[in-house]
Amino acid sequence: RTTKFLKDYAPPEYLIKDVALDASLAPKGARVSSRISIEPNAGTVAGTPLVLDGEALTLESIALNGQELEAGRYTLSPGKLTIANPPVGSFTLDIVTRCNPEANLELSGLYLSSGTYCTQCEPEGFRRITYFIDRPDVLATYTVRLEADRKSVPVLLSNGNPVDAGEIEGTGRHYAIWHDPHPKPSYLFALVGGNLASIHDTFTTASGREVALGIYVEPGKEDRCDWAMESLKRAMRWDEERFGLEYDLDVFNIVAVSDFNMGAMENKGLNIFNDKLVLARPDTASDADYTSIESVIAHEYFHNWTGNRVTCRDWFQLCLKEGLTVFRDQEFTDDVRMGPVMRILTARLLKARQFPEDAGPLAHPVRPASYIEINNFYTATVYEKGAELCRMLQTLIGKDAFRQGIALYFERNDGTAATVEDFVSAMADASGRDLTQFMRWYTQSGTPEIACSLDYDPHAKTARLKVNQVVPPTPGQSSKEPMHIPLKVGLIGANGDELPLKLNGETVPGGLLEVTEREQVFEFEDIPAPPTPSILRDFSAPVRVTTSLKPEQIEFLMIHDADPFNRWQAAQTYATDLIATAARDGLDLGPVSGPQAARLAQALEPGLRDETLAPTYRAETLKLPSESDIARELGRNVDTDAILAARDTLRKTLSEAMADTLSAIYAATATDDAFSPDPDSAGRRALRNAALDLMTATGTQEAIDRALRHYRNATNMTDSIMALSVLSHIPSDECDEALDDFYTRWQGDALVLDKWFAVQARAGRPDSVATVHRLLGHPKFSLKNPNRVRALIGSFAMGNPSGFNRADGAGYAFLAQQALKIDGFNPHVAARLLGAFESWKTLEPGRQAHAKKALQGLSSAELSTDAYEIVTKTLG
Ligand code: HT7
Ligand code: ZN
Repeated sequence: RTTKFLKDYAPPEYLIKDVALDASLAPKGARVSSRISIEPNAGTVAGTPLVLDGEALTLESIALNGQELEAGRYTLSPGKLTIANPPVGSFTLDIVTRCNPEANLELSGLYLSSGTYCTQCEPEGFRRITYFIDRPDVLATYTVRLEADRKSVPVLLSNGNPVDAGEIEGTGRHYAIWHDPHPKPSYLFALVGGNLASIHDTFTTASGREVALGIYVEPGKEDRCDWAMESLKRAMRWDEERFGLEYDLDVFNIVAVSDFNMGAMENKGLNIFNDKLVLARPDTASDADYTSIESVIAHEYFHNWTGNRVTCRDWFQLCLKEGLTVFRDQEFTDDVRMGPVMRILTARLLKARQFPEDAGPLAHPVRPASYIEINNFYTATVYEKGAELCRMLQTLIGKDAFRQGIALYFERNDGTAATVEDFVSAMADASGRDLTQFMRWYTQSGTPEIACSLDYDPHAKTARLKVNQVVPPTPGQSSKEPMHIPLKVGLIGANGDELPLKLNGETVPGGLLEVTEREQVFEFEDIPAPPTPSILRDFSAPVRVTTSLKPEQIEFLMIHDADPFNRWQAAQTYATDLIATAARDGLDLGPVSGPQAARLAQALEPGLRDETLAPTYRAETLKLPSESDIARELGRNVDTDAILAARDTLRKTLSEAMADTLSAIYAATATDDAFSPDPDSAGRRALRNAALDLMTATGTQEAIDRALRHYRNATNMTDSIMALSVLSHIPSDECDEALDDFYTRWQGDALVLDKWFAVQARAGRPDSVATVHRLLGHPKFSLKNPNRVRALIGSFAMGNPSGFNRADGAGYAFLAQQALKIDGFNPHVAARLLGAFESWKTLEPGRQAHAKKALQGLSSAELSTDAYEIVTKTLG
C-alpha cells in the first residue's frame, strides 16, 4: 500500500502509439491477443527497462518484434511485467493473455453482467484485460477484433467505427472489427458482447455529417429507451450551440448493463451505462429518474470533448475532465429543464455531499496532492466542487470569455493529456485576467467561511459591507491562504425594491464583488435608508456564509429578495435555525411548535400561492432542510434522534398552519392528462407530491388515507413511489398494504424493485435496523449486484440518519459487517459504502464511541487497499 504523490509525476519512459487487439470471448477464459507498437519517449535513456501493468491475467505468450521471448528475457511480479533490456528505438510486442470474465466480481476489466460481456477500464481496468502501460498520458489508436459464439453473443461492439464483420465458417462463431482513429488512453477502451436488443436513430451534425446512434439493452427493454435517445440528441445539439463542439465519429453507441460500479462510462464512441440511467417508462421510472437519465446521458456524451479529445495527464488531474463535464451537464439541465431551480438543486447536493467531505477526515483538494487508491477519489469534491470552480471562472470572466477559453483550451490541447494549469491558463489568456490566486481553489481543501456584516451610515448615506474569509484547517493543511471568491450581493430597500449598487462612483455589474483578502470592506454609496443585504446570490461560490441578520430580516428576504436562490435560501436558513435550536443539547420543541414556526408558515404562504412562480420552485420551497442539513449546521454533539423529532414537529406545525394552502395546491395540481416527462408536467407533479408529503406529516388517519389513495390512483412511478415513501415513515396497515402491492406488481423488475428496497431502508422508523437486516435475507437481495446493494445498504447508511446513527450503534455494526463482506470481492463498492462514516466525529459522545468501535473493528480486519484507505483516514 503506497501513497502516490502529484509532485512525483514523471512522463512515461515509453509510449504506445498503436494497438491491435483481438479478443476471443468465452465466459471462463477470454483470450486476448494484443500487438502494441512501442517507442521510447523523448529523453528516455537507451536500455531503460520497459514495465507493463497487468493484473488477474494468465500470460500465454509474449513476442518481441515477432520473436517469442524466453522466460529469462522478462519478469513477472505482482501487477507488473518487466522487460529489463528492451531494444533501442521502436519495437512491437505480441502478448497473449487469458482472463476470466465470469469470476470478475470486482466489475473492473472484462466481466459478465447478466450474460453480457462488458468492460470497465477507468481508472485502471485495462491492465486486467492485457499487459499495457496503463496510465492516461499514453495515447494510442486502437483496432479491435472481437470474436464470440454467434448464437449467444450476436452483438459485438467496440470503440470507434465499424470496419468489418462476418462468420467464422464451420465454428458457430463470428467476428467484428472496429477502428478508433482518435488516439486515446487505455481507460477509454471498451468492448461489449451479448445478446442485446437495440433501438437506432441518426443525428446530423452542424456541419452536415450523419451519425448513427444506437442504444443496446436486454431484449424486452427496447420500449424503455426512447427518453435516453431523445436526451442524447438534445445533448449533441446543445454542445454544438453552446460550445461549438461537434461529434467526431460515424457512430455513437450506448449499452445498458445491470451490474455496474458507478453510473456510466464515457468510453470513446461506446458509452456503457448502468441500466438505471438508461431505461425509463412512465410506469417504471420517476421524474427524478428521467432527469438523472437526461443529465448523465449528456454528461457522458460531453466527455467526448472534455475528457476524451483532451484527457488528463495523470489521475491527480481528474477534476479537469470531471469538474468541467459536471459543470457542462449542469448548464445543459439548467437550459433544457430546470431553469432557476437548477441552482437550488445543485447547491443542495453540494452542501449535502461535498461540504461534509470537506469538513471531515477525508477532506482533499479538488486536485488531490496524494492518494493511495485512485478509485477513492471519484468524490463529491472532485466532481461537484470541481464543477463549482468552473462556474466561478465563468462568473468571474463572463460567459463569452469562458466560451473563448474553452475554444482556446481545445486549440492548444486537442489530442493530448492535459493538466489543470492548461485549462486555467486558457481561461486567463482568453479573458486577460490574472487567475493566479484562483488556482488556490484547486490546491486548498476545506469550505471557505465568509462572515458578512453591514453597517449603515445615515449621514454619509453609505452601507459598509465587511467581509471576512477563513479557510478552515483540514487534514494535512493547517494554514491556508485567502481565496479569490466571486460574491454576488444585493441590497434591498424597506419597500422591497432592489437598490442600485455603486462603489467608488461606479455601478457594480450584476452585484458581483471579488473577495480576495482575508478582510475586505465594500462601501456602497447613495443608499437612502438602511437596507437588508442579500449575500451570495445565486450561490456564486461554494462557501458557507454567516451574516448577522435578525429573524425579521430573514423573513423579509423570504418574501422580497429578487434573487430566487436567496429567497429559497432564506426560508431554508430560517427553518434550519428553528430545528437546530430545538435539537441542540437536548430537545426543546418550543422553537418548532411555537410562534416562530407559525411565522415561518406565514412567510412561506404567499410564494406557495403565487401561480406566476414555476411549480418546481414552489415545490422546493415546501421541502424542509434535511436531517443531515441540520446535523451539519450543529457541527458537534449531534443527536440524530433529537434532530428527527424536531424536524418532524416543525413539519407537523407547518402542515397544520398551512393546511388550506396545501389542500388547495394538492387539488389544483391534480390532472387526468397522460404522463409526459416535460418540465411543466414534472413540475406540477413535484409540487403536488411535495404538498402530499407535508400534509402527511400530521400523521392523522385522514392524511394516511389520502396517501394510500394517492398510491392507488397513481398512473405513473413518480406518484406511486412518492406515496409509498410518504407512507413508509408511518408504521400502519396502509403502509404494509402499499408495500405488499408494490412488491407483487414489480417483483420481476430489478430496477423498480430497487426502489422498494430503498424506500424501506430510508424510512425513519425505530425498527429500521431490523428492517434492513430482514431485507438482507430477502430472496431478491444479492450482495453481488451493486444497484441492489446501494438500494438497501447505501440508502440506509446515507439516507436514514436516525436509523444508521441509532444510539446503540446497531446501524454502524450493520454497515461494517456488510461492507466487509462486499470488500472481499468488490472493493470499490465497499469503500464507497464506508464513506457513510465520514462525519462520525460530529456525533455526541455515545454514538461517537460506537462508530469508532465499528471503524476500529474494520481496521483490524483484512481489507482491500480501497477500504483500508477510507477506514484508516476516517479514523484519523
Ligand atoms: N468517468 C467515469 C468514472 C468512473 C467509473 C464509471 C463506472 C465504473 C467505474 C468507474 N470508475 C470511474 C464516469 C463519469 O464520471 O463520467
Ligand atoms: Zn464524468
